[in-house]
Amino acid sequence: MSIKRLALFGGEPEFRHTLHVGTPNIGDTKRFLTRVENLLNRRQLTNRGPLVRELECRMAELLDVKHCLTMSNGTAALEIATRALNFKGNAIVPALTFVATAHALEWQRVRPIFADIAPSTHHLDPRGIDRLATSLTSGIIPVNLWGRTVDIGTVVAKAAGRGLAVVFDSSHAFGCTYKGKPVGGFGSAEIFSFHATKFVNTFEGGAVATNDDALAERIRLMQNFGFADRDQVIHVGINGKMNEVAAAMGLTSLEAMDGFIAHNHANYCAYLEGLTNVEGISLVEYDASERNNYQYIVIEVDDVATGLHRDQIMQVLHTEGVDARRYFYPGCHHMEPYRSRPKPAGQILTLTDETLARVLTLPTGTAVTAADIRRIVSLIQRILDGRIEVSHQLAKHNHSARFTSSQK
Ligand code: T4K
Repeated sequence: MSIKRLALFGGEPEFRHTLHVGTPNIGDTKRFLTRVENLLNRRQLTNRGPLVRELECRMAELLDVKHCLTMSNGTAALEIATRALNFKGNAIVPALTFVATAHALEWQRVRPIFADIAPSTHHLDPRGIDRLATSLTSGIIPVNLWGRTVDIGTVVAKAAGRGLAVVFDSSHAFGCTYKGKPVGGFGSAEIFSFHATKFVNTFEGGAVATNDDALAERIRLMQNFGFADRDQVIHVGINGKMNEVAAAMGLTSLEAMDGFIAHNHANYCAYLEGLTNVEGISLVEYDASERNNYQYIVIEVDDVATGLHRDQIMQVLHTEGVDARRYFYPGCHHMEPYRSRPKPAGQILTLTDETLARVLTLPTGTAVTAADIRRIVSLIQRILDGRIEVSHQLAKHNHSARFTSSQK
């Protein structure tokens, strides 16, 4: 098809209704509404009602952990888990993550120390722990990014050798495994996010999973103002509770989870097949020997091979109704308050920066079909085939957009 038919040149966009990264999966609406009706009849809306208790039981079983404590969101889960483990001073985190991973520490005046990644995995490179840990370091938050796991064995061993606590940010990795064992039971604790954009969602929500009874007890107290009993507060605490409507959605989502994964897997296969022969574009692959949730489709753009920068491809996709995202650009270390701080030695994150200039996340989930994906792939191929005209047209377009905004 002619390059001139692209929306950038005045043609019709490929998709009338924009496809997003993170359109929520819904599950069985009727079952959800029945649960909501029942909870309204019971008039127990929050404070550890039956739906929250049921969700925690089902999740603990699925994750194969002793305790799964639901939370109001993943960020609260991180804050409470790290505080319950007495994180202080500083803690090592990757910068290639959603900013909540760093903010959860900073919010408690624990300074995030950003470690570089291994570019082949996008995960924290465990060797960074040796370089960055000092006497002020109390813990590590490795991130199981895109639902693929960091080198958990090495991270846990290094942390143990230095007496550091490890809380895994497994916001992306619900339902996944590491060496065949469910993510959830590693380190001192793992946290999950069930935000609307996650493949299993509770509108807003999160959880802490742990096998440590004493830690679970502390977290439970801290999540509920420190109440041990009606009139008995025995600890400082905040409100981190999940409510019953959220839990109703969580249970409905869990029931549909296998179907969501099957759908995501089919979408992943369609991308994999379609992009195999597209020069300069590589799909970040999942390890087929593990259980994966396939919820993120991430590509890397080699601008030398494609002749276009990742941002140029993204801009054209946007005009075509494909809301590709450059997660998690520009990286936490380039966001405030971290950006303005002097960079200690070892905190120049060359590999993170290079990766963040190449990465693009594409739409998937149950709102996106394999047929949509074939259209996205052929769109990408068309953009690359017309790279020279596309590049000129974008330059013109961006120049006139800058001119118009400077006139305002
Ligand atoms: N750690 C990691 C590694 C995380 O990824 C996250 C959250 C956290 C910790 C913290 O967990 P929470 O405290 O959030 O539970 C989104 C989410 O807000 C965030 O939860 C998530 N990570 C991050 C990866 O993505 P945005 O800014 O991309 O969201 P937004 O609103 O642009 O949504 C993406 C697209 O999804 C929209 O363009 C349209 C679609 N969408 C979104 C919502 C909320 C819908 O169609 N319906 C919706 O209701 O951050």
